[in-house]
Amino acid sequence: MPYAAATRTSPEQHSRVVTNGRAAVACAGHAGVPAEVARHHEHTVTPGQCCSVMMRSIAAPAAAVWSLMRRFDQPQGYKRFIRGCHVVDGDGVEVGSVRELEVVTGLPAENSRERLEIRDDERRVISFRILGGEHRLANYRSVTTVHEAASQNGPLAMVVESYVVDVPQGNTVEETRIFVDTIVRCNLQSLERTVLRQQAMAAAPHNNHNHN
Ligand code: A8S
Repeated sequence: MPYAAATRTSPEQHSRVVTNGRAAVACAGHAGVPAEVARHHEHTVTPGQCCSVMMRSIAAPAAAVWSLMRRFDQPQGYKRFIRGCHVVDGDGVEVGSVRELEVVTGLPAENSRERLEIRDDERRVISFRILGGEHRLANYRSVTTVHEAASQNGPLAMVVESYVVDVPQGNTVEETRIFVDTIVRCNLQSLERTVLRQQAMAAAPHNNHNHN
């Protein structure tokens, strides 16, 4: 009876964590994520909803990753499915700010209206909620955290992104999770590419061209 009542994410769901598409690890709390950050990834899931969590390690300082992720007003800085963003309420920095996104063509979506729920620069936590738009992801809410991971081979950042969303009418929980996981995975991959390219340019500015 997985969705019989409102529940916290179960250990089974946490065990779905995927790091860089490779072997599953335990849950965020067991992957070295500090407890006060990990608690942001605990979602209340009601019947008819689906949730998941993805992780990606990036060989860069957490601060470099965070400088891209924190830009609620500029998600297209790394999210490749977004072609435009306008802040329509607030300053794009404070909680409660609302953005209107234009989505690239070829997806079952046109636009999305999203509200900034958490932005904690100190702990590197950002969260938004979907208010509406022409797409199928009702009541979507995601939390993304970045933290420094221990590494002997230079800086390493761990990015954890979890979400909860309504299962659209006519779809199963599994279909919904596959669809959203795919988008989140693509976003984390292009986040990594963007950060690594910036790091390379900073290290050798004369040997690199901006491929944006
Ligand atoms: C994010 C996460 C998601 C964005 C989804 C899941 C979306 O922007 C796209 C396709 C859709 O069908 C829904 O962090 C929506 O942006 C790319 C327009 C919301």
